[in-house]
Amino acid sequence: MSDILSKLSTAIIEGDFASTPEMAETALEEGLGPDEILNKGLMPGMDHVGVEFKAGNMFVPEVLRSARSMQAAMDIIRPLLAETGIEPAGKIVIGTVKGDLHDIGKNLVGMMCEGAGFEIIDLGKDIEPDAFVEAVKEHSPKILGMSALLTTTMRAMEQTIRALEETGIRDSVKIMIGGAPVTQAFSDQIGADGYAANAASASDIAKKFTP
Ligand code: B1M
Repeated sequence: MSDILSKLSTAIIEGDFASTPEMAETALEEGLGPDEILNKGLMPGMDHVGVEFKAGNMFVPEVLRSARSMQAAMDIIRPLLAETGIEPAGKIVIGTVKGDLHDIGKNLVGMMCEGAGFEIIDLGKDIEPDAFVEAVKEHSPKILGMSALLTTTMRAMEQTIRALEETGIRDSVKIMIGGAPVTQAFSDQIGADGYAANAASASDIAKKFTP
């Protein structure tokens, strides 16, 4: 791996978000393509973060710093990636469900999935079932991700799936859910396609959904 790519990976693992934009610029100046910077610099860094987070060796604040470092570098290369016409791994529409204002975990999931090469359309928080349906119609994502942190708002996930069914577009999209009170059993019960306990698993599941 080129020196600058390995430095970028390390900066992401260390959460050095002040340095990653400049490193991305340097890599471009050295003649590396934006796809190479993404696939050989940024993604290996984020992959490592995912493994360490799952293993319990990294914690949420550190992962947030890493994700921020990834985002900062992505801000530099994203416009160039668009110009090269490289297809993202797929689109993910994501949001926190109706009645729920918790978005830290959802943001982390979005950032990890962006790190895995997905295009993220983040609807924000307190999202009505109909707004999820409209976003699926508008963006035709491969994956719809819903987050809920309250036992009282988990039901809005089921309402959203029913709304997608009623509109006839349920089977056009894989549905991934997560959040502290959500379980695999609940996911099975409401007919979601996948449940992830944390952001690293969410990115793994998203990759499995889009072979
Ligand atoms: Co609130 N809150 N909160 N809160 N809050 C909890 C969730 C709670 C467990 C605290 C407690 O009582 N011990 C409790 C819920 C109880 C329950 O329902 N069982 C609670 C409550 C009751 C409330 C209020 C009702 C309090 C009140 O006003 N009386 C209120 C509700 C507001 C509303 O939503 N309508 C409320 C408000 C808030 C704040 C606004 C103050 C703030 C949110 C700020 C924000 O998000 N911008 C807040 C916070 C910060 C928390 C705690 C402390 C932390 C949540 C968090 O960010 N965790 C939380 C207690 C706790 O969890 N320890 C609590 C870190 C985050 C990285 O983890 O969100 O679990 P998490 O995300 C993980 C995984 O769950 C998973 O991956 C993430 C990363 O690994 N994941 C997904 C999440 N979404 C996923 C989606 C996926 C896949 C994986 O696929 C799409």
